[in-house]
Amino acid sequence: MALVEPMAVLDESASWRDLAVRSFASSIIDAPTVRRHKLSNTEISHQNYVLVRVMLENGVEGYGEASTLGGPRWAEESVESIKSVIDSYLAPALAGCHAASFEQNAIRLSKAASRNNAAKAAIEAALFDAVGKSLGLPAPALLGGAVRSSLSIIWALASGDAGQEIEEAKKKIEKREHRRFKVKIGFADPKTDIQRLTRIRTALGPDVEVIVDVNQAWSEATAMRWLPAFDELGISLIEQPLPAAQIEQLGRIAARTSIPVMVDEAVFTSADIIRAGQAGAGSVISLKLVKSGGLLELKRAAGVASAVGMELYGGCLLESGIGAAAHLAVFSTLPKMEWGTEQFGPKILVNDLVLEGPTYRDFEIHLPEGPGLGLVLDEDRIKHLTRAG
Ligand code: MUC
Ligand code: MG
Repeated sequence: MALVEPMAVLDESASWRDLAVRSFASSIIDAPTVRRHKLSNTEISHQNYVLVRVMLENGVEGYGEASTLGGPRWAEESVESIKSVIDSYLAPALAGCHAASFEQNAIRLSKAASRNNAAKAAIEAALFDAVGKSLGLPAPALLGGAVRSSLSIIWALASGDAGQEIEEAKKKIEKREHRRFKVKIGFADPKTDIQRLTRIRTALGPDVEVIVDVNQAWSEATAMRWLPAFDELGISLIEQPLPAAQIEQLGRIAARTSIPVMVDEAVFTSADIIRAGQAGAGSVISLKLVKSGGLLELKRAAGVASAVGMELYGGCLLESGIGAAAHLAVFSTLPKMEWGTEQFGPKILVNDLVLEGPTYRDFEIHLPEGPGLGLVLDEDRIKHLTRAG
């Protein structure tokens, strides 16, 4: 069946035609973080992004961002591959297309490249931003409308140094920024992780929520051996303890422990979510644009996850204010968002890439106001952090 442009069937007015895509530009940005951030399989002191700018025929510019963690390690995409796929395949596929044909454009992107989800999500975010700005509507209004303007916000403790982490958490609580924490583990042996968690839990007290993210580092046997100790520490959620492919094993673990299990790297597509649901592999899902490949698909993923009985957690990949705003545009429209979000990325950067964007106060992240994604970029900072060549 042929694709139909809305400008051909809905409106022949100049203003509607002005929403055609004139051009895309992409650049790589290396932004320093306030401290090292450790995961089971990588460690960063700079966060790498691909910034996408779309220009429409009406002269309106929209912004999107693809985030990675320490190269092609958390997932297969790197900033170098993302930029190359955007420049060579995705941007040409949308040349001259109507920016508000969101579903048709998603089909075009999936025909131009399989997977490459972070790259596609950055393009789609830029389109939502540009269309929203052109119509004077916030991006959530193009996604069904917001049902909330803020979400409870989690912070990740990930230096691996318990003393530093306790001090960091106490400051966050004192400043009323965060009182829920996710501790990254799996880069040390489980016994050392338990000792670190015990120190953190003892210092912060029983009322502070502690989640752990193992980032696939354990085997089923290790999880069976050590999860009871995590239970004793009152951990509220355990994220992706086993390798992504081990769905049945994860199901067995989830059936044995009283701590809810969250699936992250195991679920990219809606089919993955259904398989995880059928295997009972998790009762919570971490939603991320880099996995879903776009705002529309992220919203669909949330629907599928809810339908298989999973609760929703707003994940992140340490996005700047640009990517955080794109996630919030979707999260704000979901009927339920039981676990809030960890979109703390802008605060882990020495300097965010936006002058105006999401804000943090009273233990919540607040949606930006204004049309599109509601962003004002810090162009001087971006210029300074843009990778040469
Ligand atoms: C992940 O696996 O959740 C998100 C926060 C963080 O500290 O790491 C990332 C990726
Ligand atoms: Mg995770």
